[in-house]
Amino acid sequence: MDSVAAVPSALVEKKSNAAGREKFMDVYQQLKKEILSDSELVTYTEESRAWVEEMLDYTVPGGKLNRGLSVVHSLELLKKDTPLSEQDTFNACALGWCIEWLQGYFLVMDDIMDNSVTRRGQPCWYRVPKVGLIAINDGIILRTHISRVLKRHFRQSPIYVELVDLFNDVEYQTASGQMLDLITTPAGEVDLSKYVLPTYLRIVKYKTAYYSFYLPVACALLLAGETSVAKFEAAKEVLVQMGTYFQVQDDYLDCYGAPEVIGKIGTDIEDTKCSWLIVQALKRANESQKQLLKEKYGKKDPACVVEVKRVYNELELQKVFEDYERDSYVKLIADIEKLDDQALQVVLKSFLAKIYKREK
Ligand code: DMA
Ligand code: MG
Ligand code: MG
Ligand code: MG
Repeated sequence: MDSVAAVPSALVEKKSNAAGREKFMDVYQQLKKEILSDSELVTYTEESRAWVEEMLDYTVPGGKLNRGLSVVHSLELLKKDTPLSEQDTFNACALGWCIEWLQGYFLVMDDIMDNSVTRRGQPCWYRVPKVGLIAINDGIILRTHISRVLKRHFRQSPIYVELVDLFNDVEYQTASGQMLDLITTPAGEVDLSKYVLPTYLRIVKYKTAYYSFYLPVACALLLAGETSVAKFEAAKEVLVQMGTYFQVQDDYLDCYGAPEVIGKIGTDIEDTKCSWLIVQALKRANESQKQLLKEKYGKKDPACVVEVKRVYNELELQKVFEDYERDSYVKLIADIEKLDDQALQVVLKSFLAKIYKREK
């Protein structure tokens, strides 16, 4: 009986997800149209308008949209039984897109700095021949669009100052995290003694967790009229842990994910990144394995990458990851269940369900 009942409800959920995604995409089209006809930009030539449109379509909407859609889903869950008004839905979608724009901006820059090849199943924007390092300015343009959207749609709202502040803080945290990521691995230097867990945890908390996890839920809380600082802090604590788990998955998939599934080709070993895998490997390696990692890590040569991966396999890092994944899940659920607010619990659990055992 249970399994019979489960089928239609699963179908209904799928259908409403698809409808939600469609609505979300409609809002993208609207925001893009507004940007392209921005009154500040009356001097736009047809050529520049076409550039911005192509750049946006290439760099903003092509991902999983998890972060952006989470604003809408979280707001629905926070409002419990009251269906969202048209205006609430639009506002949640608009803030969701601000996060996707922020993500687009950070990824355009990240791919240049990480010397990456593909993103979301296509060449990185800076790899498009006519683009090259114009991508740097395009990244800045993407960032400025966020302020334009916030101003156009929230300038009159009582949460405007909070929103601007939130996006500024999170951008600062993310850029700081990117700096930690980059200065831990200066070009040409391989100092594996730096690759320890506390350093790793600091990098990923800043470069990933705040913007990917705290930001969407904080936006939803603001839209729901939440004002309790304690509630934002309680959510933040769990979401930063969740974001850490998410970046560990990203590091794992960089080595073990299929490029055609994750849409990008891993570069962490070549880039000498302080990745979760190298931290775990160094913790477990014997002297000869350590020596090999020291010699082969951070080299562009594919043969060196193969050797590093061989050590990872000898150390059974896939199994270490599986254990970590399961333990993180159990710990996160326990932490979520300690929270007083039931609606917030549901929001956090649904966010966790979206990423647990993800393959992309
Ligand atoms: C990504 O870290 C962090 C930001 C802020 C984009 P990463 O370089 O591991 O990401 P990816 O694997 O997607 O290039
Ligand atoms: Mg990268
Ligand atoms: Mg990076
Ligand atoms: Mg990565």
